[in-house]
Amino acid sequence: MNPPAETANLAKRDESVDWTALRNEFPILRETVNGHPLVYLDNAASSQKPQQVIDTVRRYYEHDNANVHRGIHELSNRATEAYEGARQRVADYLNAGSPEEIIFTRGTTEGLNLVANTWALDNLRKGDTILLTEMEHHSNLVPWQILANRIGAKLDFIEVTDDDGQLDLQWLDEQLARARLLSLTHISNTMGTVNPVAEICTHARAAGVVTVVDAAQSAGHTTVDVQAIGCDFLAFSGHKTCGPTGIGVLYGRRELLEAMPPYQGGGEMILKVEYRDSTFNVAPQKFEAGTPNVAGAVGLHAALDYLDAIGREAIFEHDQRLAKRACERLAEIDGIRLFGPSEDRSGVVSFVLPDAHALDLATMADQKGVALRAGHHCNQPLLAKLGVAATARASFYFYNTEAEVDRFIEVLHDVRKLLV
Ligand code: 7TS
Repeated sequence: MNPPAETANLAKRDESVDWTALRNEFPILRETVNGHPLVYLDNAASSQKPQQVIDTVRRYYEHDNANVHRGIHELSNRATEAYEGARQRVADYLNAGSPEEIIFTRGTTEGLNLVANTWALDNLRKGDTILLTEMEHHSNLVPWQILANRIGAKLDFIEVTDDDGQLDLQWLDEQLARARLLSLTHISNTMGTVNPVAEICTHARAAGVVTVVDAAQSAGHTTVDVQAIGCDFLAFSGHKTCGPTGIGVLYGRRELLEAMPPYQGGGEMILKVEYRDSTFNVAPQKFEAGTPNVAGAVGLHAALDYLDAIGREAIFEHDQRLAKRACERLAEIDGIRLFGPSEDRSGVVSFVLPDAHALDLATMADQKGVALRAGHHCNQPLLAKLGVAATARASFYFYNTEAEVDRFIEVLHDVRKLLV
């Protein structure tokens, strides 16, 4: 809980940002969809990109493009400098100890698979327990299932409370005492729950349990400081943080990265290769086989600059304000079921109406230009636990406006009239 003084500061920051001017920097938000102005409320799936990021990627291809770490020529040097500059920028963004702790990946999914296939495969044994939570996205569940089946490890889950979608932490220390690794999401992509990851990682560290944080829903929306959280690994995706698709980040604590085996074999990750054996490069290159996504890293650099220029506290405050307005207006609908906490939540709002299927709702909202998501949101076990097959989801970002929340509610009412 924020102390009142801090809340007041956040509110001030939120008001001091010209959100309309920022919105105008996103060309795609001027699109019309099915004859209506686009109202893009699917930001938990992927964010839109500001002109600055689009221009940076374009400039890179027009002026600097070449392979990295290889050529002894000007363009290769420029590309290498841009790529390694992006690594330093990510390290600063996450407050990592050094850029050597930053591995570029394709996204959150690849980051989590990397940990499962390197640190975990190398360190976990038959009978060991991997602790997860009941609210994990499939990408923080399936890799652990595959690994557990392969080595004979067990999965355990921190439960989610039925009423408000929080983690039930009353058994945390007992569960940690039986576990070797804990992997959990910072923010739930279905319920908008913000998990107390720093507190949980403190308990895990005391129990000698290695921690992995899935920051897919938080890295672009709020402050994510790996030292303050105290995690061993943390993954996020560029495309959810105003950056390009196909680029992501895995932070890993240096001592762990140095001791870990490589992920994939190929160029860049070696020091010396013979026919029957090779010596591997140091971290992070050891984990980046092949030509990396240089343009993606360069675009991500621009995206992180963009987000920090606004301020992540202000972004989160704005997300929360819109989500609160949406929840209040939705709660007026008779029989609606809203998921997740009622307070201190993120900008992700999931709901089920008594009289309209979520998929029909989203399809008809799209006819009016409103982009929602409907389905299981890659949270099938969680939805089964909640007793629903699908929810409709609106997820907000800093370029969304209060007028868009109102338009979303208006469209919802129109659609319901047609469906019931
Ligand atoms: N973890 C969480 C919490 C997520 O929300 C997502 C994507 C991922 C991992 C995977 O990220 P990726 O970039 O590697 O695909 N979440 C969603 C969503 O909620 N709707 O579409 C994608």
